[in-house]
Amino acid sequence: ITKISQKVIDYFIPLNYQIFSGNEIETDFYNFEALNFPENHPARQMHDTFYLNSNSKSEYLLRTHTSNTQIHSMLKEDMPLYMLSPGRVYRCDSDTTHLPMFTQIEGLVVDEDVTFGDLKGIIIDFLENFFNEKMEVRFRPSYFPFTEPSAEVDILSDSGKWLEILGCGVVNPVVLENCNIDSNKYSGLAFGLGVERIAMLKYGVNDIREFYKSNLDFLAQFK
Ligand code: 2U9
Repeated sequence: ITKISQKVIDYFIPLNYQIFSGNEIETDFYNFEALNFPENHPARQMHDTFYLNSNSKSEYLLRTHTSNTQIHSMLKEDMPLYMLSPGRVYRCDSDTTHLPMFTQIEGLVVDEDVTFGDLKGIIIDFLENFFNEKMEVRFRPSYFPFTEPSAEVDILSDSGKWLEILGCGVVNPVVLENCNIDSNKYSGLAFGLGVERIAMLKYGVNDIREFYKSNLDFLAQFK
């Protein structure tokens, strides 16, 4: 997980992206509200949230994505902003492809005159560098409250199957305005990936829980 995270970061550092890790304990505003998940919005149920007081909704929660970090940065930093937010996130979920704690890396560009075309270029170039080969890449329409339009990105595997690798989109102007950024002047491009998911594809691991069992036979193969 560390090796894959570092490889992603190493691609973006020379492109002048800043790295911000943010806080794992967060408030509803930075994790949901500012990202256009209004109270009672069905999209809230896409994330099963750990609140820090069991049973009731408390003020503090464990972030369900690293996007809280971009909200802090957009409120604090001057524009334009090119940033990556790697870190651990938490969702009340556990099976062969989900863990209650996993690792995300999200990217955000806020600049003048940037478009979905630029986002496609960033992602295709990143994927070709990451996998060190020319790739067949497919952008499939999707939905996230914080981006519009939104897409999930698939790569064509050697066996001819499309594999979902990350999600992306143009930042919803509502999210920019929530961070006091003029959405008539600036546009945002965003993407997010699950590091364990990419590690599973790359190393052919079929149970995500293997990464956190501390089984030395399993871990030794990543030396
Ligand atoms: C801000 C605005 C937009 C981040 C994004 C995705 C698409 C995405 C998933 C990948 C696999 C989560 O780990 S996963 O389950 N993420 O598909 N993430 S756009 O968009 C942002 C973030 C912050 C302010």
